[in-house]
Amino acid sequence: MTIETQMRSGKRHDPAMLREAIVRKLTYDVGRSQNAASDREWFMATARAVRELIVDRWMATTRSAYETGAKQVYYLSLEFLIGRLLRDNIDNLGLTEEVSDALAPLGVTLERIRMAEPDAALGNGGLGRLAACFMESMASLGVPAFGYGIRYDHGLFRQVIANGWQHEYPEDWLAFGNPWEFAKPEIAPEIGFGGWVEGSLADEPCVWRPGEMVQAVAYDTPVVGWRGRSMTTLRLWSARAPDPLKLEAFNRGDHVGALAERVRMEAISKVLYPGDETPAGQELRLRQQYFFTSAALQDLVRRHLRVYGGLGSLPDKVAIQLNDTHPAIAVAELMRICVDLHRVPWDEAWRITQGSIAYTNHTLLPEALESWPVGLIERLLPRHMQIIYLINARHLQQVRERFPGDDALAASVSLIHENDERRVRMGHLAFIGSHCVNGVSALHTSLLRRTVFHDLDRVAPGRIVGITNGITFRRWLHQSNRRLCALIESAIGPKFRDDPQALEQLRPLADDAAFQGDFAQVKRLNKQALGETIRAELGIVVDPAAMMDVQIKRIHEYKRQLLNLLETIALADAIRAAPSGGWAPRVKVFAGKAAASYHRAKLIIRLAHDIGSALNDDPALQGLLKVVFLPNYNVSAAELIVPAADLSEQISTAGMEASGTGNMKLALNGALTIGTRDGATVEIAERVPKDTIFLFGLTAEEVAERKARGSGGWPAIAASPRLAAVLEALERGDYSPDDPDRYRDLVASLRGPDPFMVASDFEAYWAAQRRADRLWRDPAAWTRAAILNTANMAWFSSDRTIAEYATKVWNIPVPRRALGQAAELPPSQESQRGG
Ligand code: 26Q
Repeated sequence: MTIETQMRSGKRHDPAMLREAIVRKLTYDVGRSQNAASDREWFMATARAVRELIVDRWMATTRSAYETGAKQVYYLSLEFLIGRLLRDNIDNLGLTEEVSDALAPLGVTLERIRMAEPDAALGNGGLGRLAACFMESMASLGVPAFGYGIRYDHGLFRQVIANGWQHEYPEDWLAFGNPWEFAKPEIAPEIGFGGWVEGSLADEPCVWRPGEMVQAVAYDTPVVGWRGRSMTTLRLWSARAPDPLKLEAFNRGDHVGALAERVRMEAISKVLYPGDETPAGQELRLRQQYFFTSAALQDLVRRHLRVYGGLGSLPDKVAIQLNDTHPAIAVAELMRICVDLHRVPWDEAWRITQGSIAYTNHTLLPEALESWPVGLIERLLPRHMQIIYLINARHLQQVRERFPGDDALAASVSLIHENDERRVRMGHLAFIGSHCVNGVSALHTSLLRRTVFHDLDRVAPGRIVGITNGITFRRWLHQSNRRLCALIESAIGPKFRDDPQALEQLRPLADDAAFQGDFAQVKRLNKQALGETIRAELGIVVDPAAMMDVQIKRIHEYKRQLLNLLETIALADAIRAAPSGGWAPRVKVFAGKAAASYHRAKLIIRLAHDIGSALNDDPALQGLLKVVFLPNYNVSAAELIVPAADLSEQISTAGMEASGTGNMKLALNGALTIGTRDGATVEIAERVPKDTIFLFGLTAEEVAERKARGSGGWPAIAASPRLAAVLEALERGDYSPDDPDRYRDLVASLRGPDPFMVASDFEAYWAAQRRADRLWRDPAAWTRAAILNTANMAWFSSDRTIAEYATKVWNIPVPRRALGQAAELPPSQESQRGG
């Protein structure tokens, strides 16, 4: 029996057969002998052997989608933060034990080779990780899907801390090859840039003569769903110049010049933009956006035409989801493909475009709402600029008919922002070109309707819907917290692995002393594991009995790592003043990257280090307070930190965090949340008992009111001697003796405008932290609360999220299993939950 037939028969694998396959891969693919192989080579060989087990089923799922004529989802995203794939794949195939057993006689452990896999960091943060969770959930639910993105040679930079400052180094995930992907050099659509347009400006077919052409080469990675039932495809595009070099120039001796054009073209897929909320505004970024969007649309149109022959049925057979505005040019590109290339009349093309496309918004921050100068689009994509004008003219005409004389409304919903420099509003383009626009949490959706899309919502009422984000429990519970899963299984059986709702059976166990003890023991072991990494990386010894208080996310002012750091200083002062004041021993763990050009965020990283240096060796604080900054936060680091966390910091200025997904991961793993009423934290609070979450601070409405009043931070500082003392210490240079002025501007902005309400929320945050201290002093009560967090997180499974997209946006059927969850009543209408 071959491995494949054995798999199909559902029998356990013969480890000997698997071992043989791995050794064969090592010998013939990697070219290494067993006794000389490194962990990385063993990883490569194992991954290749596992990939072989995936291929047949992958092809079968793709084929069955064709044959049944099922609607296909195309998820367009400039980011897929997938991390490592080995454990994902073998767990979902149900092969973990078999692979371990196969490797053991070779003297190789799964754990060691797992660590040898590079962490694919093709994303900045939440938006990219969400795309990765969605690919896995769609595979698990059997939703036929392709993810389209860019195969960056270099993902998000590697963060190195030197002397407390962040430095960025190129990341090189492909250096040793990628065993999961299939290169498809024959799938290589051509992408044009520049040039001119032949034809009139009317809505008739035109011919675009691009000035240059780049090829987009496909690389496919199968994404395995839970229990290997079905799979999705992540198709990432790599830029290739049609001509490898200018031979004539080369022969002339101009070796560099001969390659210049190629280098310029291939730069498109060189590196991921470390953006996170602040548009870089570079031409290359726009090139990236058009490059992958056009490749994706050409690819899906080709596939559709092959089966259905015409484009009229596209909205019935295809759902194109735009992950933020980064692929918003899809609206103009799909119109171009229809009108210019397939001679579809304009109105019909518009029906096809709007019917196929939907758009997810991930931010309200004005500086993060993308817009591109009209001049730049005209130069790079002249035909698209014409099409955008034509779309806008029709759109504004309709608005004027429905709202006669309302010039302000017309100006506000126009695709063009008229200013000194005219710009195309990509959010507006995505909105107008979509049949559905969604926010990523309930609060975010209501703010979308009230703020950025207020006027567009009047023009197209009902288009905005809310779909709260989710996370895949396979990665964020089953894989990353095996100890907890073993405990859960021993208590309530294995059902939760297929149906997260079963976690609710843990509710009664929250009061069971024996279960509490086991739960606390799991947490302690996870904390020990994290503690070992902290010691190995930073030389800091932490006590696994202390509260692990974690804030792990991109460094951004709105996320308010600064609030946490100021509280840390105040806490140190208070402990020194009253050493037996009932403080919970704490380790404050920070991790996260700052955008390379975001100076204030880098200064906050420096402050975390300065505070750590000042506190960690202070004998007065021994056993009570440590501050740790773990460098180079990524998916793998999260998988280590999340299971070890006791307290989850979700303390953004209310109204600014669209959703957050780390908040869900941490609560699922039994961390209690200290947080503001922001993003999806609001919905976590609706699902856990009141006494198991520490909410504090201004609401989004109060923040808006205060901003309108504009009093700044000083009244709050004047009212809080504790905060005043902290700020004075920073101003004096107590925490930066080598550069006493380092934090002067930072403090000045808190005394002044304080746009993120750090000062205003400080006292409320302090009080919430002391409530956490009090609960910590009662270990049974804390553990009970932790259990109730885990028990009530089922709704945050990305399977539920995908089921909602399927029904609300894509109009495709999903299995009952997932539908049951999506249809669940909002918690406010339900009777009291556990506890
Ligand atoms: C834009 C222009 C130029 C360069 C970069 C960018 C850029 C890149 C990344 C803009 C934004 C991002 C990423 C945004 C992001 O991660 N948003 C987060 O999305 C999560 C998933 O919905 C939410 O949970 C978070 O609240 C939200 O901040």
